[in-house]
Amino acid sequence: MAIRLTDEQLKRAQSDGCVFPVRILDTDSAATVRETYEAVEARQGKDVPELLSVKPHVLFKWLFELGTTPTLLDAIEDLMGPNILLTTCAIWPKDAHDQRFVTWHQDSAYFGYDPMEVWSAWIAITDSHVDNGCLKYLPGSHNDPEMMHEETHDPQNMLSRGQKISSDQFDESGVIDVELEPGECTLHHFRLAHSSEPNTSDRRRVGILFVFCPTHVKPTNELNSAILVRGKDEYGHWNRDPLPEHDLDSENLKYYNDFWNSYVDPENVSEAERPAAAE
Ligand SMILES: O=C(O)CCC(=O)C(=O)O
Repeated sequence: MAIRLTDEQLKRAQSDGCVFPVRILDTDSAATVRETYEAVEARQGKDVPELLSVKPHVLFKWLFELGTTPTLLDAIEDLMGPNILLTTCAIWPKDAHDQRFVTWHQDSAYFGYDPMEVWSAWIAITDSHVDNGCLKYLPGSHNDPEMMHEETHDPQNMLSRGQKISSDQFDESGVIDVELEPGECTLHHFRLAHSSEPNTSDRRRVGILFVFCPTHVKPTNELNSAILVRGKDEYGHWNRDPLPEHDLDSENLKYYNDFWNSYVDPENVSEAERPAAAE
């Protein structure tokens, strides 16, 4: 029996590859997360690394706690069973009147998992609506074969190489807007095609993404470390990321910097969301 999602939501997750809104935090807690994040953001490039787009949860206890909020893990357990790994995290801020956008893409085209039983949770810590550049999905696209992506290298594209599915590969008439209030999240399958448009409003839009898979899934590229966040790992396919005991703990900072130094090696370029790797 499901713990957090209703039967209807579970059916929708299967058929559409997405389910939203799912409330994870109350509004006050979401406001606290936003304040905490914005204080960290003000220190980026100083004592905080510039790049927070892959695995920043190993650096910040509050971020790890957000990704392991029991209400979130209950919903993830409904989708994939009790043995759950957290593989990565990314923060997606768009400022008021930010012209940047994200072209249609499937994360599964760039990150290797086998089998692709992988789900992302995008938690809104501000509101996220059409006017401030919310996510958009093409429901059901997780069931299709992977689509061809081209690289546009558009500097306004928030994806590292401007990866884009060409529009002749799908019919945009089925596209839906993913509107969320602070503290709500959307869950989407890793192969689901998604995008977002510029922020035309006076309000910021910030989402924090966490990626989960069950322990039997194997990594197939260099992103091969994770943290067991619920249940048991009887497979041992993944190296272990360190837990953040304190924010910016010096050992975790070293782990994070070493990870990035090998990760941005051009020989290893293989994933979609890496805004600074292309710079
Ligand atoms: O937050 C956004 O606008 C895009 C997020 C995204 O593309 C992703 O989570 O893979």
